[in-house]
Amino acid sequence: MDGRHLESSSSLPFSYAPLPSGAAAGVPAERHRSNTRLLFLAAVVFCLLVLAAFLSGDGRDAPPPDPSAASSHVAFRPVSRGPSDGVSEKTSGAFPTLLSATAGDSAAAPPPYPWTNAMLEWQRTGFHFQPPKNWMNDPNGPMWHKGWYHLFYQYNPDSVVWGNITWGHAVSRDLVHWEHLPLAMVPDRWYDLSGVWTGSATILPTGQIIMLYTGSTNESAQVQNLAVPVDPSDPLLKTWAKSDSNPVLFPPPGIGARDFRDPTTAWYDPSDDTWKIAIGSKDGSHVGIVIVYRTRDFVSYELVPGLLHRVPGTGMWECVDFFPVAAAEGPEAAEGMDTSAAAAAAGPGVRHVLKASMDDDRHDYYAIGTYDAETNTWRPEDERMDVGIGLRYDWGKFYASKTFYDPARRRRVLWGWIGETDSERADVLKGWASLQAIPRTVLFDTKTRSNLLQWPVEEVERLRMSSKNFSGIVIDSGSVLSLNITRATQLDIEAVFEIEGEALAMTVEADVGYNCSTSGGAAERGMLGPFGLLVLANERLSEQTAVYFYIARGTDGNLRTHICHDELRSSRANDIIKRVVGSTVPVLDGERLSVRILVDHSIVESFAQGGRTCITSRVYPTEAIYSATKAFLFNNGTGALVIARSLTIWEMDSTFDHPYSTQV
Ligand code: DQQ
Repeated sequence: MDGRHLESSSSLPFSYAPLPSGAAAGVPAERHRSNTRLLFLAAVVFCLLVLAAFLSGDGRDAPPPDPSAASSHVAFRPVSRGPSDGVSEKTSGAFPTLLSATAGDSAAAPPPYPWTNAMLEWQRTGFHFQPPKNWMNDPNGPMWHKGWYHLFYQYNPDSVVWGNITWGHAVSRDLVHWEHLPLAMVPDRWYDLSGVWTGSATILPTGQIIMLYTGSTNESAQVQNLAVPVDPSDPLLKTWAKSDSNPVLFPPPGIGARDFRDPTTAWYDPSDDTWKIAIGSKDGSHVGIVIVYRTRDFVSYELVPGLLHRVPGTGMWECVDFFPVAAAEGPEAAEGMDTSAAAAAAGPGVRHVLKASMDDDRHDYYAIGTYDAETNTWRPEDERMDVGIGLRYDWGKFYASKTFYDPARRRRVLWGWIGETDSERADVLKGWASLQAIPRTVLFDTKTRSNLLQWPVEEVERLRMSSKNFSGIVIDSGSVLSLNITRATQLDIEAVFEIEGEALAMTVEADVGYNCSTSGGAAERGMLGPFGLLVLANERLSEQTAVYFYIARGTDGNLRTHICHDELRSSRANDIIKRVVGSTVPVLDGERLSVRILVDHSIVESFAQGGRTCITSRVYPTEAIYSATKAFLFNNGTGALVIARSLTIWEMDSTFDHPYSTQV
């Protein structure tokens, strides 16, 4: 790639050490000019803000609002933290946010819901990873080392909102029970003073561990840094040393100083005996791009010419992930591939997955394609399903994910950050924000050959306690059946459904243009759906989260199956985001409809058809909590008799995560 052809949309002055030689040297004159313009614009905006603040007060000390003066009121927008620091939005957007409840806004905002301690305490999960308190976001540097799984994560040790980002650290023997360790890295150098941002681990054949991460500098520019464990023989890897050579990478010419972050795990390229890493960015025309560097020592890097991939209109790509999957039929397809193994095994049996977390809409998109190391290009198998315009890992709340290869069990494991969809005010009251998704194994789907299969790691099944089994339950059109579960707050559910054959055959055309997000959810009746389960529901169903199938039939006879979550009635509270989310799921001839659902207090994760389509929701019931939490089967289709062929519901144990102790 000739980086000079890329136009930066947010270039900033470099006030840190000069760029190293070669590709990254020098700031073009045009950049200096645009910097001057930017500074001038910033000064104008600042003056306007000062004037606005003078006119309206800061909202905390302001006198009570005078409704008659509404037209002269200068309303403040919610204060958003991420974008001003050069990273994506970190608030849920649920109104009112902590700092937006100004006198003027209060007229438009509904009063905040009167959350009680009992409601908020109930929201903490039983078997999902979360730190004891405060804010968490992206998973970082996951790996397996000397018998322990390591999870580092973006963490604010001081507050429940994003900022002061450090690396939290926890270890586990089984990816399910976690022990919290001291912070791994804190923002204490000029090159990461504004935050120790996201990074990835690479384990070299010698066993040496390399951690590359993004530092947000004292000037909030983004650079890449190197860290290594101080004592690699320590299975817990408690202490990390930042390299004296940091920063090891600056944005190349033409790339905005705030558009250069989140290095991937490195992969080995035997053709030139180098390690390659990928970093996401965007160009000046809002094209999402992936830049590749080669290195031999992880200290000096060379920009590889060209771009690994670009997709117009997709904007900044955060947290790029790039890994091989086994694509040939046979036993290998059931195993994950080491990131570097693809070169050795290259050929028709290998595909590469490219994933990007889209700053614009905050979803994780992936596509399956072919990597050509020689030309430094990756091409999607189906261009209509390219990264950012096709498949998502998850159609609900799921972002900034990262995979790693687990050599102990020869699998690829996916972690994802699950943010909150409540208000910052509620987060402050409860004292924490965000979860990590249950780790998922990732495989290529050799049956459809068009998607991945994501499935909770098998260790999750060790948490299963007592179970209830049902089979052959007939769910008449318009009915809701109670499942009589005593403690329905922590569940693992596996359900298989079938639509009575005649109903299916007689339906000529139904709901061809159905779309979960634009539909009325579980309450909108069609011929062949919605039907499925209601979880986190109370007896009188005033609160319920629906996980449902909806089948559409085209005039050509083809069936299109949708899997959706309806959050609209998940809570009586009004200061949270409630949506209907989901997508289509491939169902092959002869297959029944199946879904696995993990329910854990304030999170519901669904995996349809063995994990071809996944959905995660955060929900905050106010009545369907503690012993009032129930589960139901329902069928709201007008023309279909649905049979739950098999249904197993396990109550799930808690993991009781705790600080690391040598006693355990
Ligand atoms: N989170 C980190 C960034 C990354 C973003 C900052 C994605 O490195 O781009 O906390 O959520």
